[in-house]
Amino acid sequence: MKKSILLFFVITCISIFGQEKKSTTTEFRVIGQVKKELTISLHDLEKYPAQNIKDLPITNHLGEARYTAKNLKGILLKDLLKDLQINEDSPKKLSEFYFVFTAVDQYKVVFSWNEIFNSSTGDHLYVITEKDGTKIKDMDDRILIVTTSDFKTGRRHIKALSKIEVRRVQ
Ligand SMILES: Nc1nc2c(c(=O)[nH]1)N[C@H]1C(S)=C(S)[C@@H](COP(=O)(O)O)O[C@H]1N2
Ligand SMILES: [Mo]
Repeated sequence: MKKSILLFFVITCISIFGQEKKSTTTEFRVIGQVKKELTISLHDLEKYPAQNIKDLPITNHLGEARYTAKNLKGILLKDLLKDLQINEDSPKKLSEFYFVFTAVDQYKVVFSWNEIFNSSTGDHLYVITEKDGTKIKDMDDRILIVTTSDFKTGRRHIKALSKIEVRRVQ
C-alpha cells in the first residue's frame, strides 16, 4: 500500500513538472534606432485586415518536418511597420539597418531592412492572428511570427515575440 502511494506521488510530480508552461505575449515593442518607439498589442492587431495564408509545413533547422500549421491568417509585418520612422534621413543608408526579433525566452532572429521592405521576403513575413480556427488571444504560441517563403521554416517561426529592436550595422 505504502509503495503504491509513493508511486502515485512520484508519477503526479513528474507529470506536473513535465508540463512545460507555454509562454505567450500580448504585445511587442519596436525599439532602438527609431524616432518614436511603438507598442503593438493584440488589440492593435485587430484593426488590420488579416489575409489567408496557405498551410505551412514547419521544418526544423535540419529541414526535418515538425508539423504543418493549418488555416493560418496573418498581417504582413511591413504593413504594421509602415509608419515606423528610422533614425536616418537618407533612404540610401536604410540598407545599413537590421531588425532583431526577440522572444520571451530570448530566442532571437535577424531580418535586414532590405529583406523586410525591399524583397519578396517582406511579402511573406507575417504576424499570425489565427491558426486552425483558434484566434490569436487563445493561441498558446502568440505572438507568433512566420516567414512562409523560408526554406527551413522553423528558424524564423518566432513564438512569443516580445520586441523588435532596430539596429544599425557598425
Ligand atoms: N520563442 C521561440 N521560438 C522558437 C524557438 C524557440 O526556442 N523559442 N525555436 C525555433 C526552432 S529551432 C524551431 S525548429 C521552430 C519549431 O519548433 P517547435 O516545434 O518547438 O514549435 O520554432 C522556432 N521558434
Ligand atoms: Mo529548430
